[in-house]
Amino acid sequence: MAMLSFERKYRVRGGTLIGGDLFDFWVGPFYCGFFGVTTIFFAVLGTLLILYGAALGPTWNIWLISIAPPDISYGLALAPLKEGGLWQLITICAIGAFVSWALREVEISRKLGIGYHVPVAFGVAIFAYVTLVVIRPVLLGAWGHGFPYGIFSHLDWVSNVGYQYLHFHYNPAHMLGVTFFFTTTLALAMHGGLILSASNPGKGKTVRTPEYEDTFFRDFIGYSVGTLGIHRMGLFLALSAGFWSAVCIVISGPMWTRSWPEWWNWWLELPIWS
Ligand code: 07D
Ligand code: 07D
Ligand code: U10
Repeated sequence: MAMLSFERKYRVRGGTLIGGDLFDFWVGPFYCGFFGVTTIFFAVLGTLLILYGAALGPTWNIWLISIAPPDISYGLALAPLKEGGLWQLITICAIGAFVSWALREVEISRKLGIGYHVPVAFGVAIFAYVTLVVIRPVLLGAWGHGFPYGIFSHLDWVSNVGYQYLHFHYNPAHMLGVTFFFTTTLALAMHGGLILSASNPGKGKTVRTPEYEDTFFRDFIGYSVGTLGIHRMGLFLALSAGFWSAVCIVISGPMWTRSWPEWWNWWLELPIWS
């Protein structure tokens, strides 16, 4: 079905989670919905608060602007605006905007009658973010454990927190996260390559069917996961990467306070040789 006639069929009311018909319309290519309004609200407010924080100084250098969380001494209390309170409000706006964005994905999926795979996938990214700025700080007893909102400053945070545990690469969940990220790019490169090789073979050559794709990997490595299977696998790999990332940071501090290389002593202490 051509896109235009499909849109006439699809762009009808219904499927909303909340708000009924009220925001059930499109603005240009964008679906609005109740959660479109809440997305815009939180995103605009959050951005204005970041601009306000930047205006408080000391720099307008885009790389160096940073909104820091409150000092650890504030614990889990609200802090004054200029001492981390801005970070707290921006965090609320960010979570509000991300969750609204996910729920807008749900409403669009419902309108189309398709599964909720995309919002579920985004949910894992939100989960990783919430782990960094809510779950771990709450477990550690202070908002000050969240990361600062700035391009370079958030890199400093990652490096500092990494070295706080001496050698973050020895964190077993970090290893799983990294391995899943690497595997995701391997899978996407293989899949993108295979699809293009079969369906975009070059001028004058015939487009090949999925049987050819299946056969390539069967002949090559003895097994093909299949044309649906590779998408299931891609989703699984990518979501696992985000999931184990969240795990690797939430156990650093709340569950393991020493250096990560020390964690591996269990291996040396196995009764077989200790
Ligand atoms: C390509 C989709 C488009 C999204 C983009 C990001 C903003 C921020 C805000 C000026 C893949 C838009 C950016 C809206 C502007 C202000 C105040 C997604 C694509 C283009 N990081 N991080 C980046 C975020 C964390 C880390 C770049 C966000 C953790 C490292 C960009 C978050 C840790 C490196 C950025 C977040 C961490 C980066 C490119 C939230 C562990 C880099 C991102 C909300 C996860 C790289 C200068 C990208 C870089 C980079 C944004 C969280 C580590 C600025 C929004 C605390 C080591 N991060 N990050 O392409 O070049 O994502 O940094 O959690 O090396 Mg980061
Ligand atoms: C949190 C982003 C969520 C984003 C959302 C959406 C907008 C809108 C608008 C574009 C999780 C935002 C949207 C703002 C934009 C428009 C219009 C994603 C998030 C909701 N590490 N490490 C990880 C590697 C080292 C350390 C994760 C590699 C060192 C710490 C991943 C290496 C030390 C933490 C990872 C390496 C160290 C991590 C990040 C190599 C430092 C974390 C991915 C090769 C000295 C973080 C949950 C992620 C984490 C994390 C990879 C090295 C420390 C597995 C490959 C040894 C402290 N590292 N790392 O989590 O787990 O994405 O966060 O050396 O906190 Mg690491
Ligand atoms: C995939 C695929 C596949 C495809 C695909 C894709 C995956 C096989 C068939 C998709 C992939 C690609 C296209 C490839 C490229 C993508 C990437 C590299 C990923 C990264 C993407 C980007 C960097 C682009 C990011 C851009 C974004 C997110 C768009 C930004 C848009 C907005 C901010 C507008 C959003 C709209 C909303 C929220 C609702 C509608 C509202 C408006 C338009 C505004 C009007 C507002 C209102 C009506 C409400 C009023 C507001 C109020 C009351 C609040 C006011 C508050 C105040 C405080 C003032 O597998 O198949 O192909 O293509």
